[in-house]
Amino acid sequence: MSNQISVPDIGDFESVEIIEILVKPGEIIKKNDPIVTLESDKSSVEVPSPFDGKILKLKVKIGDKVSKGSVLALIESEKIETTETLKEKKEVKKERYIRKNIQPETEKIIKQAESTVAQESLKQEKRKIYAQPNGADVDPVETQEWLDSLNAVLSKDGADRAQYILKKLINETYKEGSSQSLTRITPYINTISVSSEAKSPGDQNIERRIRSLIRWNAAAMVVKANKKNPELGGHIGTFASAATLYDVGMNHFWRAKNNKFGGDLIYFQGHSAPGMYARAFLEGRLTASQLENFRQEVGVDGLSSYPHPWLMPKFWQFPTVSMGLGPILSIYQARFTKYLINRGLIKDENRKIWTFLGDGETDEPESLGAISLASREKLDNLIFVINCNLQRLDGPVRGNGKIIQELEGIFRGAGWNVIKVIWGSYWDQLLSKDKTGLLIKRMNECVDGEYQAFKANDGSYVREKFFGKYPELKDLVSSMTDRDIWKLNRGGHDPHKVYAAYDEAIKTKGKPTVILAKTIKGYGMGKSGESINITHQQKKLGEEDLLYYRDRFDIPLTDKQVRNIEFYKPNEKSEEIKYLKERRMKLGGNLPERTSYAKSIKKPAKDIFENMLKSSGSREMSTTMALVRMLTNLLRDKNIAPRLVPIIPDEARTFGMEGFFRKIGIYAHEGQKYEPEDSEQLSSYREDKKGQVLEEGITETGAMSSFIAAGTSYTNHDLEMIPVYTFYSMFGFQRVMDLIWAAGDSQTRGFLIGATSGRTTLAGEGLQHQDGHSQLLAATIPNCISYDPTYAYELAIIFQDGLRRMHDKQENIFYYLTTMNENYKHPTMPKNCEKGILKGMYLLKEFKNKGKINVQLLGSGTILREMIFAAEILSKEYNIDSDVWSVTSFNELRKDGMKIERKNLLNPAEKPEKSYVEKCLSEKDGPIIAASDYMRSFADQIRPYTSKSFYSFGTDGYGRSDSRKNLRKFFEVDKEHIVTYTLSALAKEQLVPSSNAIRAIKKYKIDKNKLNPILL
Ligand SMILES: Cc1ncc(C[n+]2csc(CCOP(=O)(O)OP(=O)(O)O)c2C)c(N)n1
Ligand SMILES: [Mg+2]
Repeated sequence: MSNQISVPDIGDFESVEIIEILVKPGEIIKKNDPIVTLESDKSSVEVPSPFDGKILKLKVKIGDKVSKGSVLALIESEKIETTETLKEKKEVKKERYIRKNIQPETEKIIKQAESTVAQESLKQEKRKIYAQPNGADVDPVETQEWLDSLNAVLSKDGADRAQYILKKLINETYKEGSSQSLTRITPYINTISVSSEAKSPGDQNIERRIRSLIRWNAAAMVVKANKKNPELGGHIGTFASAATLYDVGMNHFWRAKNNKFGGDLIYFQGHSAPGMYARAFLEGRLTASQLENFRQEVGVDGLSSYPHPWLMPKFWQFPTVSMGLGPILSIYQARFTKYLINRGLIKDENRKIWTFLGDGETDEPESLGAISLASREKLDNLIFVINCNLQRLDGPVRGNGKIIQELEGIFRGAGWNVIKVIWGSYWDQLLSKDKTGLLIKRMNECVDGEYQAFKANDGSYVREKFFGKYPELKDLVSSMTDRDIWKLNRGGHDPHKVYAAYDEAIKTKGKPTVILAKTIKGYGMGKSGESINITHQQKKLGEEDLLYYRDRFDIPLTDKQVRNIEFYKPNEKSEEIKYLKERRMKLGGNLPERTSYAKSIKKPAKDIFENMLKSSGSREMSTTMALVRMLTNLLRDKNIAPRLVPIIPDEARTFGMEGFFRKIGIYAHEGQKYEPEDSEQLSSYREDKKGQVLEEGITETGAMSSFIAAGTSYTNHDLEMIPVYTFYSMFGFQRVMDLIWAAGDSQTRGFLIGATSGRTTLAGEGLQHQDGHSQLLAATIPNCISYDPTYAYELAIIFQDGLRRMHDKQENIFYYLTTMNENYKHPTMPKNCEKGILKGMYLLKEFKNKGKINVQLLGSGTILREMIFAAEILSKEYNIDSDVWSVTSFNELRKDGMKIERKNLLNPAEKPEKSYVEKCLSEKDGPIIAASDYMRSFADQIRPYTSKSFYSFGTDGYGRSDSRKNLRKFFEVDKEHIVTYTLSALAKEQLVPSSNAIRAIKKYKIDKNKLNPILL
């Protein structure tokens, strides 16, 4: 039976042009295979077939304009999808959807709400007003009765039942109008009760000895480096506080990558790096001489100050030291892991992502900014461990409050599983003996400033200041010595408590977990560092301090060896080394370790890019649109298609990318629980568990974190992925530069697309949107390759080469491409210009009819077109010849210039080599006029690599909203200014009389008294 394939609802568009026909008569196609590509002036979308079958006849050709309902083709097919049947289907779907999606939970809530409303009306008459207790206990006898009842429930039915009753009671108070939330913050004690603690199977004595050796070597490494050269710096106090947190993970939880398992991913806190080196030394992965070279990386075998994959590519996986980046990167890493699993690209092996951060670090907006995403996405593969040593660099994190309580409220409010590890095992007995509740009261009322002071003093101070406040508490510890009191440890230093917390964290389902571990900054450093405000900066320990540290941790070194600051490693056959290696062997290998076994992605066939190399004819389009078209084509390449990860922070419609929604779906871990209001439309907002687009919402920071996760998938998941993150160029480098720097450090591969770029090209959006400097910021990243192309074919050549270099040859680079929103015609690619496009410039046009005076016109991005118009005017009206060069990258030209200049300076006796700029320009006549839609310094970068006179023009100053024409005039990069300035420059070079320029100033009404735009 023959059926018609017609254009579905395409939104607001009428008469849209067909730019591609993707099927032929006689071809057998499947339902959803694309039939044609439509392109409006804003976006391009493919129209899918609603049937399987054989194409009988095409009813349209390229260039035809179609609207909703236009017939595209006839197909021989069994099924008929008439409007009627479609409507019926929709009804059934809707009903099924409603039925399926009223969850029992929701039903319960509805019923509860209904009953509350009913009760409300009943109660209204009998409501009484009671005295406000104002926080004080107005009736202790009554309180006690309630507590007794609760105790009875606890002992008879257990804690869960008690919680249930409490929740019910709290709900009753809500119904009566209390707005106090009573559950976010729990008392200042451990979340896991002693009876629920999982017990560590480890040998605690050996583990303590291993931990002590790691502590010693980590501290010795820092002290040694600073003895050699005090400039080197380093940190002892951070790792000293976190040693147990790391050791329990290393001995019992963190599974390494190997040929059977993908590996857990650990984001180590940056300043704890010495501890990781010290462990690797005991494991035999680093030598003593490497440890001696801590923070001396210029020579061979140095160890980097902090985790830097760029500097130690076989060791570190994640750059974390710029505070806040580790937390957000790891959240998006956890999400990306689920994305790969849900898309069927990797197996679900229950891998975990562990993130270590400081309590002070949580003040960074990036640290907490994405925590609600983690719970929304149900990232139960994510575990945060916050080392709450109560101090940051200058002093206490919350001297007058309690950071653990504050974080508990924030994380629980965001939907995380919160595990507080506050007190060590020595407190257990005291807490169980405390029948009055005063101990917990005292724990709750002390602020962090006091807790810090307790640990900076001694047992007698704690007895006096902590227990001494209440006689009952003083009695409680009366049989304990000051030493015993001093031994009352904090949870984060107790391997049993830490083990129990980790065990619960890895078993938690449906939500991420945060472990808030209370520790002591500079633990074990005694008077030189323990819990004192200067701990963070402490990197030089004197002899006495070192001897104290040795004794404190029983390190078998003589006094002389301590004075020499020797490292200590027991022999290979020792219990410690055997134990440590055995544990790691059991957990699959060593950590941290960075490897990649990803296969490269075959570069796409050339024909994928073919239509971009041809003239667009009379069609005008922007380079942003050309990019979207190219990505649509790439989605037809079977190797590339599944690996593309389009990332967009709520701007798909701005860039004409909404066609991707339907085509490849938006990733949503729960699929789509609703029918989108635009479900009938071709660009419907389709969310899907297997969706490919990462629609991030309004978070450039999050989108950048996704870019890094996808772009490092080749090492973290052994799967090469191709992220293409498209953003408003102004909200890229300027907004998230630190993350882009981290992308470079992480050796991320992928494409950053600064769309709607160019200070005058974006026009209406104004000062905070118009980007005239992102290219310059991109130039500061050593492994970022950046281009500012003008034409679709340039973009295609660059993108194709990027795919080849990054994903086929696996070079550790990433690309920044600026694309614009100005529509214009795109010519056919001239012959033999590919090499020039990639090197940064090529000769595009020659105006040679007069042959007298010549000038070199260099243009980039949209301003290249102003250059071409200017060249025509110069030729026609002033008899001046010119060579017009398309500069695709001033940044790449500068890199080449620097390289050649350096080579020449290092080889003074040899014939100097020419930079690429010189090779292009040295044989050409006339001064150079260079312009772009970026600040002048963008073009100025190549000034040193040519001996010719050089004039550059650009868009220095704040943008502002107006038309493109007015803006280009304002910034003096329009064709009229280029003509005028060229004439003036030629006059200065004494090649033409100045009268030409004077005439032009008059003719183009250029106001000489207008202030320089940089001042406006
Ligand atoms: C973005 C950023 N700002 C500042 C610093 C400098 N800095 C390094 S460590 C530190 C204090 C860290 O305190 P905390 O997070 O509590 O970690 P701790 O060392 O106490 O475990 C600061 C301010 C940094 N590394 N990164
Ligand atoms: Mg801290």
